[in-house]
Amino acid sequence: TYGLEKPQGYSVSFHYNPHVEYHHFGSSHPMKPWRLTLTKQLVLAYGLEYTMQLYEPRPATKEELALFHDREYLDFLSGVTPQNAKPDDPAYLSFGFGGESNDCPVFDGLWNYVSIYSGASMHAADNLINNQSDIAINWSGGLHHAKKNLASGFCYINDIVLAIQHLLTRHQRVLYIDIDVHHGDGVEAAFESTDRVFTMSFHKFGIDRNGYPFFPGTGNINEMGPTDPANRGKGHSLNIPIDDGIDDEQYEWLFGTITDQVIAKYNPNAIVLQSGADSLGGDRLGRFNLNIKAHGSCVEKVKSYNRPLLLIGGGGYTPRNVARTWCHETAVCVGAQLHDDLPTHIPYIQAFQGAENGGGILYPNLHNTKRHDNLNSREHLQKLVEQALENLRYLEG
Ligand code: VJV
Ligand code: CA
Ligand code: ZN
Repeated sequence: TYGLEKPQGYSVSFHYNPHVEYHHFGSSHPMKPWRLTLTKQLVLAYGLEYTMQLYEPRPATKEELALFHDREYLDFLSGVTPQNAKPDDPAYLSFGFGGESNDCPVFDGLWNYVSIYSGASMHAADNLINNQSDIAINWSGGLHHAKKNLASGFCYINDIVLAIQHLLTRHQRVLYIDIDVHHGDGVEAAFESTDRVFTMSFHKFGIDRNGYPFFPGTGNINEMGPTDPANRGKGHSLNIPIDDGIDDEQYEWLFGTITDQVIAKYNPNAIVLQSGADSLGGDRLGRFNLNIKAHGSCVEKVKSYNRPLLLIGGGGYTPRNVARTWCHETAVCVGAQLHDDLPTHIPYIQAFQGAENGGGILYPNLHNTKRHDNLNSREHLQKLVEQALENLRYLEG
């Protein structure tokens, strides 16, 4: 059979519908879909499109979204426009729209936007199921806060849940890993009653000086899913609460130590990695001090487990760093190393010539943008790992 074997290296597919870029949440809203334009420009500038299969997936249909979401919610979401929205309508508020913070505004093309990013995650999962690729990437997805009948934290449709459900049609056990700075609460909640999905999230957790918990306020170390021993999902969630300012070395150690154990104990048949870029240093909403290569080392680590891998985006609110990170992580998937400077001139190049670099454009030192003191002591992280490994004993029977 050796003649038919693939050369070493992974078959990677990139699922991207460019129409997603043109949607706007509104002026000064932190979520900016045009960060995906920047990402694509970098990916193309480095020639990575020649190393992957490229797909332009169609938008998901309402039927497909109804595999997780409630009909009434979808009917509302598909019908609401900035023109017909009634902010004091009880339905509007109960579905998570508007409110004081306006995290989830109603904007032009909202339904189009959510169907596009969801269609891309479902198509990526489909590719893995059909063995068309070893790693499938959708940087426009990863909207982990959405619930079946509720928009939350910039997320309207939970494309991750839909993709995992699709993977479950072929794979017995799916591991979900979430390195966005926020807790992946929507994915955790969706699978709390099954042992076929193990969800794990690393995130900032704690109360701020102003008395507000860091969004969404859940995900402490003792939250492991249902406690009822009759519930199949018991112990199938792992939360790693982290304080401000964690650095590269600490995060890589935490991630590597804990994830290795989860793989050993759960032995998943497929992995979904939400690679939210708001865990980088200098993020507008985040609190951590990670550099791009430390963030990317999580992707490298997960890739090394050699399971079908769905890699998706998520948060990330300093667009040039989001683009750098996701370009770097695309390169990690295909096994390419990128130069810090580009041989050719690219559109939007000014965006990458920010204050933080010293010459190159791709790997600035984000520690220089330090705004958060490191509140994570060595001793505390040691205890956290011990507690996490203790939590995993649920998996032993
Ligand atoms: O913290 C919150 C919401 C509150 C309610 C209102 N009080 C005053 C403060 C707390 C609960 N929401 C977070 C949501 C973060 C979502 C992260 C999403 C992801 O990365 O995990 C996945 C994609 C929050 N933090 C910052 C903001 N909202 C924020 C929202 C805005 C804004 C500025 C900051 C909305 C509109 C505008 N500016 C114009
Ligand atoms: Ca997370
Ligand atoms: Zn986030």
